[in-house]
Amino acid sequence: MAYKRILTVQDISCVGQCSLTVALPILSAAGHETAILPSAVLATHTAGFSGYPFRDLTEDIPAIAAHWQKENIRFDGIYTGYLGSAEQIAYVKNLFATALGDGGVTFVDPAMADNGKLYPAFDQAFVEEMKTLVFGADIILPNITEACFLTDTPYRDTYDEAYIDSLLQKLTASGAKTVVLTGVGFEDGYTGVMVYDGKTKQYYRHKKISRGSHGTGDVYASAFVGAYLQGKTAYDAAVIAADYTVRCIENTVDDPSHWYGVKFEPVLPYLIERLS
Ligand code: PXL
Repeated sequence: MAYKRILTVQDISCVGQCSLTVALPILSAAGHETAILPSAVLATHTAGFSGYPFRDLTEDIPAIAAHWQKENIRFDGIYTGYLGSAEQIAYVKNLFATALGDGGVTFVDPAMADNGKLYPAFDQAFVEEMKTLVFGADIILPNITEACFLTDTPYRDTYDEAYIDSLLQKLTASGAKTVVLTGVGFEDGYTGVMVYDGKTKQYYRHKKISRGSHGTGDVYASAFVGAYLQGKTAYDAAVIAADYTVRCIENTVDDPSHWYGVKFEPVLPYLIERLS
């Protein structure tokens, strides 16, 4: 098994099973060393809760990055998720340039929108900054809504393969190297993931579970990063992450009180088995 040092940059939602509380256990289960740069601290995530205290940690980042430079700390992978502010994105790009070791891989989950809408904390200025991060990364993991914002494409609930192809083309034409586009479904009862590296397009179709679940994008991206840095191809990592995420949703779906996240922890042994 590979043992990689992965820096993940995303928020601490104190309660809500998303971002760092999801990424760290999944990356650890995948057998890697984890390091964190918290982008913000929120009492809960923003999807379905209201009035949450939110502390943006943007101004702490330069000193942390400078300390890592001084200590000569480098990472095999840098994986970004929900960020705290548009200004923070410039600091994250600087980390890509200074803190990535030789042969290191950058992963960006643009984590800013879903179901046709931006998350409450974000606006078009944030989207414009996010474009500059996404289009310089090795692997990006947008959902369809995020892909639309990143390419200035009108969002559609129903679409055909030509619409998805045009999103993939626009993303790669703007500089994306490998796109892992999630939530792509062409038939009732199914959704899937499209993996495109500018030349080859591969699609994995899987069951769609009707209940919407928060935090599944973070579960998916974390499992993908863990699997990819275990040496899986982008497609194989996408398949493993999809199968794991579906099982996490299945493990949660019959508990209506657990609306804010998925019970991903009891399913970690399945992920470990798929990676071993
Ligand atoms: O799961 C994405 C996410 C991460 N962090 C925070 C969020 C969300 C989605 O709404 O609100 C704070």
